[in-house]
Amino acid sequence: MAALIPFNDGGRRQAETNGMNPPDPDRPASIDCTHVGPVAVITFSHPPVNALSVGAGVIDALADSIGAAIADPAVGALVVMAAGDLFSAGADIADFGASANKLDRMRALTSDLIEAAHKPIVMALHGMALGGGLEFALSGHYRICAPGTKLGLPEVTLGLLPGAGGTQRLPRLIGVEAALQMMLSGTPLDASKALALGLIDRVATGDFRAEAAAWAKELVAAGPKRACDRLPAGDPAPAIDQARRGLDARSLSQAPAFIIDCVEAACTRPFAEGLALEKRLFESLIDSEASLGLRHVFFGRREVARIPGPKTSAAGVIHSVAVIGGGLMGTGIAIALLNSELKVTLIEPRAEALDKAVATIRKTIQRDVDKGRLSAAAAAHRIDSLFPSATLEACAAADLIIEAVYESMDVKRQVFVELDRIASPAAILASNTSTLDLDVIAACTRRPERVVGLHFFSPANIMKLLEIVRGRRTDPGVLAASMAFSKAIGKVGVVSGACDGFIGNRMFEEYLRQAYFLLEEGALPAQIDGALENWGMAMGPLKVMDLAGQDIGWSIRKRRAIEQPGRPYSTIPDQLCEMGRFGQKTGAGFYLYPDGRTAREDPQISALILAHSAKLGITRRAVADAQIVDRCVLALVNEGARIVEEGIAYRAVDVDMVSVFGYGFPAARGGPMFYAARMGFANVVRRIEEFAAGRNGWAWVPAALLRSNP
Ligand code: HSC
Repeated sequence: MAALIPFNDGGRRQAETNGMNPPDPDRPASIDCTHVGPVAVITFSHPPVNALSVGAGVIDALADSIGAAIADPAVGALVVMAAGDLFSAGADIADFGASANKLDRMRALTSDLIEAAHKPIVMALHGMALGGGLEFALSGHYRICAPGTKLGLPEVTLGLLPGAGGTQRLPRLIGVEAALQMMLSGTPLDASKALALGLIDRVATGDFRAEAAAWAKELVAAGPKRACDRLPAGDPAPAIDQARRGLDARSLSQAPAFIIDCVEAACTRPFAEGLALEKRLFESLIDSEASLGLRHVFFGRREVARIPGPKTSAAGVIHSVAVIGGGLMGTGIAIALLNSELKVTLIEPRAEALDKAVATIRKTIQRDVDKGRLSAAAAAHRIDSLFPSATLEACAAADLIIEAVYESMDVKRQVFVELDRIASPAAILASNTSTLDLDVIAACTRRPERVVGLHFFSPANIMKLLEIVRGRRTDPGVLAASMAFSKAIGKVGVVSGACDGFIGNRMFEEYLRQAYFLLEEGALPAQIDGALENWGMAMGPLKVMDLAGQDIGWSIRKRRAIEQPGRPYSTIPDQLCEMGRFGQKTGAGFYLYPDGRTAREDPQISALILAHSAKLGITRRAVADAQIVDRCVLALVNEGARIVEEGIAYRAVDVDMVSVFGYGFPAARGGPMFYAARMGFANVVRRIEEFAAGRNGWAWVPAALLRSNP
């Protein structure tokens, strides 16, 4: 039986001993020192991203090599640079287990050795310098970059703060406002902006390695220049106050607030005290639930791309894509593909619908230009890459054909019979179905092994998740090509087996079932949505259905009433639909939408719910927010475990990534399976058994996998 592994970092964390991430023999760290006249050029390497790992020996090797060069009387200045495509992606995130004084060793390298050195040390950066990698560079006395280098402190996205002196040195170098902006957003700057702000001293014009060595030679006479010797310029109070006002009160992570505290200390306390505060707060964040969850998501989104089973080289590259269907979904998919510089043939037989789709695509691309996110030339290129057509024959040359027509088996069948006739033999035939049986669709063709599900989420140009559905006969090469395609268009691809609802909608159904039952028992829509939003869900379940369209849920429930008569739903949402309240698009659903978007509570719905409870003979009770969260979230957990148990998802982490990237599950809670692991599987089972003893307890049969994991 599969295991519900709480952490997924390729097994490395589990292999830790004494809190050390052991060296990976496939990715050995190395260091090299050469001499160019009086300049010692130290080059470190730790593939693939030059993570500054204590466990893999990078920090110690750097300390030894830099220490030896400083002590060498023949050396007048040092250059530190990295091999490979980038300077460094920062501290080794898989190295954050038990402390083992890692932070102290990093501090000893940056503050005590590099910054304190009496010889000038030039940091020569290329590609990217992120997190601890940039902090390491900030401890050097001078910085030169290759053109286009990106420099950033993305720790906040991992629920952390820059812990290697970044919160103290950055404001001293670029001022409080810019430093806060960089650390609170986590967004990197490019070299030219970094130069303008004073984060770096030079952008190389030619070979940055040679320029760095030549410049270091000139600097022998100038000596070191230390960030810690300065004070942040200007009055810091306005920027700090503004940053505090901008804090999200619902954030699950304390990192943003702690970053501001550290920057304030940089302005008001001696450097050493600021560093001490930074260390204390960094160490408290390392073990925080939010950071554990966010780090799980960091590795998880990479882990899901690794498809178990034999490796295949038959992936094939996708250059041209045809999208069939010019509705909301087809239009969104076309935009997502155009944004990834792909050529897209959009096929829609109804002239009016095709015109509308093209107009929407043009408008969306133009909006990016208006907002300064896209140049006019790039926009024109995207629009030129769109080939609208009214006939299916237009897809004959496409490498990938994505069907996004109306969600009806009859309609899809017709399309796939035609595609089988028209499409090139090498083409991948994909369906965007969200619930229908992929094997039935594939069986309409003479090439079921070339058929795969590509389930995009609406709006397809925004949502990160792509469920890649493997049918019984889908070829592993087609699956691998679909995964590569998903990466190429910037999506998080997760493979799901074929079943009703796949991973995400199957889980969401159980979640919704509980939300509707809670309405019958005593809660009202705003309380359910509020409780789950306060817990971290991007949007409460009833608002989600108002956004998606209540009619969609209605048609699924009608089908399920026939297919699964023993698993009823509350009829409250059906009553809404009978009143024509389909959600935002009709101006009313569980809520009223006077401006088309903003939900307002509706007394008519409260009265309807109360009357419904009375009709069922239910004495309504006060439902605590915590119980709403427990019931709804544990419904996700239980169904997620069952999905792993049945092999629909390869691993627990696949369930987590679907929930985080497709359903607004809070990344800081890692995903339902990660959350369950943190809660303790035995506690989860105990809670589920309590629910099983209550009203509609039939919905609560604990997944065997939950019981079998400690
Ligand atoms: C940090 O720096 C904390 C510091 O402030 C304090 C330090 C205190 C001292 C502590 C002592 C220990 N670590 O993304 P890709 C792996 S926090 C470990 O697919 P791309 C990644 O998992 C860090 N592993 O490539 C993958 O492994 P796989 C702050 C890391 O080209 C492989 O490298 N830095 C790693 O699409 C390739 O990665 C960040 O948050 C890391 N830091 O993107 C930056 N970074 O092959 C995180 C990557 O086994 N990294 N890996 O799957 C990134 O954003 C992206 O990886 C890049 C490259 C944009 C660098």
